[in-house]
Amino acid sequence: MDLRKYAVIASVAILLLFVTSSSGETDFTMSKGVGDANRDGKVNILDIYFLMNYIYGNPPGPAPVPLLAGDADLDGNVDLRDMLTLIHTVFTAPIVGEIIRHSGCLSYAKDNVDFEHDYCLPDGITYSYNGTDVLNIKHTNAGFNCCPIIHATISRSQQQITIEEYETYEHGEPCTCLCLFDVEYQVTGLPPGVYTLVIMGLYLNEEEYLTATINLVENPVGEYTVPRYLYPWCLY
Ligand SMILES: [Ca+2]
Ligand SMILES: [Ca+2]
Repeated sequence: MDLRKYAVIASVAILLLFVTSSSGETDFTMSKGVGDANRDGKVNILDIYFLMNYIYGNPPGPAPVPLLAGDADLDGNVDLRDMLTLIHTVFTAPIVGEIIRHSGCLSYAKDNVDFEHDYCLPDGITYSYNGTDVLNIKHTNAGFNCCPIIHATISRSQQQITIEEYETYEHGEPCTCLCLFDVEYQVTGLPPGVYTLVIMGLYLNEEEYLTATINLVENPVGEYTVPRYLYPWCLY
């Protein structure tokens, strides 16, 4: 084994030590079976160890069965690049998130509101994923001040995507009313997987943040709602 290989192994091992000590274990889902080198049904750090042992172990560890279960980058070979692809998928993929548009203040005079029975509107999301890296999320009935400049901070920590909404005001001061808005986000650089999406919305008082589990592999399109029991979701 030449010096370069030692350097690569040392680098990967240090990275693995760092990510395991700082983040705990995380499961990801790539395309069905791909990257699941040890065939336990999950794609996680154990597959990276498994491949490292197979490729660089002395003596070599067992091969994936079938071999191409370890071919995480789908190039037909099982080698260092697959370890790097797995590391990227499991730990390091950066995302970029932004607001791409939002509605104006939504009126309760929506066609679909039955005032006899629907005193409160739900807080919700709809989402769609392109299968590789782009997730579009629409936060429906998001609570804001009625004259806001709408902002959000979007981040990923392993399998959790967090959207923290906040607002500023054109003239520095909020107006004396609240409104519901539909806010559309786009997240890029997100590999296929199962994620927890948390939307840290405003004006919820004691009510919990909208939190949804989204399986982008099995359900690339979906929706989720939670009931709200306070103004501005409700008429009272
Ligand atoms: Ca596995
Ligand atoms: Ca490969």
